[in-house]
Amino acid sequence: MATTGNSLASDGMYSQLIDDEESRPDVRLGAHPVPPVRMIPRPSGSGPYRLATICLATLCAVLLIAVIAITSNNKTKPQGGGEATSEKQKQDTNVTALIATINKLQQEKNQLQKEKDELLAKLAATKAPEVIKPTPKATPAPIVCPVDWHLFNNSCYFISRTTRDWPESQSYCESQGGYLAIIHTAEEQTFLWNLLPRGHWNAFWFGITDEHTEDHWKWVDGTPLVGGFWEVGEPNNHIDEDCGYIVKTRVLDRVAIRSWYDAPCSMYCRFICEKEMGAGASTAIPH
Ligand SMILES: *[C@@H]1O[C@H](CO)[C@@H](O)[C@H](O)[C@H]1NC(C)=O
Ligand SMILES: *[C@@H]1O[C@H](CO)[C@@H](O)[C@H](O)[C@H]1NC(C)=O
Ligand SMILES: [Ca+2]
Repeated sequence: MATTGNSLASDGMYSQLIDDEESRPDVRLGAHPVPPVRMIPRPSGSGPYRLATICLATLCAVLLIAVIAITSNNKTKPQGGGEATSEKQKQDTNVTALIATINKLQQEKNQLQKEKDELLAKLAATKAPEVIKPTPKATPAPIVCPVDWHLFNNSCYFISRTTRDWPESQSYCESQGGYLAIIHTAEEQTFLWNLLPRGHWNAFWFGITDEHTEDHWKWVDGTPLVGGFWEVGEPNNHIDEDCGYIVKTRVLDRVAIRSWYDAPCSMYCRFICEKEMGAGASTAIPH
C-alpha cells in the first residue's frame, strides 16, 4: 500500500480498494517478504466494511421487522381495543338487559306459582267430595248394620218386635231407609228364616203383595215375583189375602223354602225390613 503512492493521491478509499489488484504484480517483482505481510492485512482490510455492512443490514432488517411488527401491532391493537370497548359496552347493556329479563321472569314465575297454588287449592276443594265416593269402590269398607239389623249380602235386615198391618209395616221400613224384605234367593230366605223365632204361629210380613191384580204377586219395588218359597197350597186367597208373610211355627218339619203364606193385609203381624248397604245401596233394587 505504501509503495503505490499514485493511487493514494488521486482517489479515495474506494479506488484504493480497486488498486489493490493492480499493485499485486509490482509486489511480486519487488521483494519476497512483502507478499505474506500483504496477504495477512488483506482480509482484515476488507472485513471491517463487510462486517459493518452486514451489521447495518441486520440492524436494518431488525429495525424493519420491529417497525412492521409495531405498526402491525398498533394497527390491530388500537382497532381491536376500540372494538373490545364497544363490545364490552354492548355486553354490559346486554347483561343489564338480561338481568332485567331475569327479574321479569322471576316475577312472572312467582305470579304463576301463586296462581298454581290457588288452582290446586280450588281443585282440592272441589275434588274433596268426589274423593269420598270412589274410596268405598276402591276398597269396599266393611258394611256395619245399625243395632238390631243383621247383615246378609250387602243388605241389613230388621226383624220387628212390634206388630203392624202390612202397609204400616212398609211405612216403618221406609222410615228406616228400607222396605219390606225382598227375597230372591234360597240363601237369603234361609238366612232370614234362621233369624226368626219359633212360636205358635209366628208370622212376619215381607215385601210381596197381589193387592193390585189378584194372583199377580209383585215385590214392593214393583217387580213381579218369580218362583218364591210358598208353603204347599199357598197362596190361596182364602179370605181375600193379598199380602205375603213368612210363618215359623214350633213344627220342626216346616222349612225355610216352604214358609210363605198369603194373608189379609190388615192383619197385625211382626215384619222384616231390608235396607241395602254400601255398593248395593246405589244400584237399583234387584229385579
Ligand atoms: C346482546 O348482544 C348481541 C350482540 O353482541 C345482540 O345480537 C343481541 O341482540 C343482544 N341482546 C340483548 C338482549 O340486548
Ligand atoms: C246378593 O245380592 C245380589 C244383588 O244385590 C244378588 O244378585 C245375589 O243373588 C245375592 N246373593 C244371594 C246369595 O242372595
Ligand atoms: Ca191375594
